[in-house]
Amino acid sequence: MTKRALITGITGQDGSYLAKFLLEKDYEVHGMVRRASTENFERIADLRDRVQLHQADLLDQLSLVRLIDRVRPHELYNLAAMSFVPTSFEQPLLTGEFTGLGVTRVLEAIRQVDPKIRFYQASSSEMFGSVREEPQTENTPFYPRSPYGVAKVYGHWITVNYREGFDIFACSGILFNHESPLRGKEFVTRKISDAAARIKLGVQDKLYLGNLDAQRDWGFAGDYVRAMWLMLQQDKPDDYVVATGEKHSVRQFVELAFQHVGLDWKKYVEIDPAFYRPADVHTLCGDASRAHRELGWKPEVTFPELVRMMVDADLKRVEKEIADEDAATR
Ligand code: NAP
Ligand code: F7E
Repeated sequence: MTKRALITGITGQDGSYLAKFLLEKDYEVHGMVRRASTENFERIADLRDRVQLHQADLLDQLSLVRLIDRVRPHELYNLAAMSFVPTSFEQPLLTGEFTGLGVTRVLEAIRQVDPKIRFYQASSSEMFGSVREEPQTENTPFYPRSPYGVAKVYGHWITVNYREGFDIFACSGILFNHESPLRGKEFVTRKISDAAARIKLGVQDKLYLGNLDAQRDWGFAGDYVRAMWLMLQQDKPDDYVVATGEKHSVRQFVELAFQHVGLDWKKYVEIDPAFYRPADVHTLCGDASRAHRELGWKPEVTFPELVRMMVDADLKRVEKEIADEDAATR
């Protein structure tokens, strides 16, 4: 039997890695996209003829019900969210609607159409915020430090609640930061890898950053989507921390990225307080023992490999952009 999966947020970083992963497993892959005046499908460009896209929106309950009824997925991965923490301080209500209440809308649609659909919720280490212990496990209390983190706590608990209350196979993956060459350029890792490449190639002078001391447990998105899928293949639904168990500072990421292109970062990086947050998460480090034990999941890409992968991809892309511009002006 061919399995059908529906991914909300298929145009995002994780959505594109997950769609590719599921296609390789012979799934029929459907994606939910929201309407825009110009299409925003770059990350899934090479998968376009193999995935089926449908318009719906996390803000529109009936659009979700109709979509799920039309697709009748066996598995639904809810990756759509307003995912950028600084924007959540500027648009807290919209963040609550997308990232928090949006989860309930999807769960309600499942409950109405077919409660047998297996559900994955993209929870986040941001829920730990001002950490109560280190490393963080599934049992560490939450203390979110942004409207985004607060909304994700709501999404996490409503997922647990629908599992316990309505017997829905609902899992919450508490994923720590995961990155890739497809990461949005506003997130710190991609901002750094892109700048290192541009500075190396002479098309940028400086890189302005905020809190260099922030520490994160950074992994590779390609490894993390495997954990999402594994959660939905178990006999019983549960919640899992997905992390590498290692933390590094933003400064260390910068050092490695610039070292990789043979530059001294101190000559190029400047601090701009505009990138400080009203309340930041200073340190995060996860303990993924349950995922190792029960899912057999382990990350494969190390921190230095991740940094090099991202910088190399940006070097290649920026070189091509420069060559294309030269060709156009010739
Ligand atoms: P991302 O690149 O920002 O992608 C977010 C996706 O959500 C995009 O496809 C976006 O569509 C879609 N979306 C936003 N609002 C929507 C709405 N109202 N209706 C329909 N779609 C909507 O995020 P990501 O890094 O792939 O992360 C995937 C999920 O995991 C998110 O829920 C994020 O909060 C969570 N998470 C991420 C990390 C991480 O380190 N990456 C860690 C923990 C949890 P458009 O293309 O139209 O904007
Ligand atoms: O910031 C510091 C910043 O924006 C990381 C999302 O995927 O992971 C992500 O959230 C750290 C913060 O990611 C800049 O203050 C310094 O401490 O890359 P980020 P995030 O906020 O950790 C979690 C797990 C999610 O769930 C989210 O969806 O880096 N930092 N200077 C900076 N951050 C940015 N963006 N830009 C700077 O210039």
